[in-house]
Amino acid sequence: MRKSISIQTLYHSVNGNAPEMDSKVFAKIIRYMDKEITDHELDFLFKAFDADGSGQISYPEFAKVEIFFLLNFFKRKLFNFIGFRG
Ligand SMILES: [Ca+2]
Repeated sequence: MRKSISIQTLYHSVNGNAPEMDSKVFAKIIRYMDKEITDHELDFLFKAFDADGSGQISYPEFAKVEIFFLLNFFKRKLFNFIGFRG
């Protein structure tokens, strides 16, 4: 389950000690990958991850969303972003 460990590492690395990820942290990650993304697209993505509509993205929500393939595609860039060398 190397993939899961990597995703977990990513989530906690960008989110620090916060129990859940807010929209500002989420936007920071996505904007790093796609500088052209619009506020509307960011909002759409955030809602896609925030399955329970709480306004925060928990790790289980972050990990299970199928759209995560997008993040996985950019994983190398993300790991560079957080300074992870795996
Ligand atoms: Ca949530």
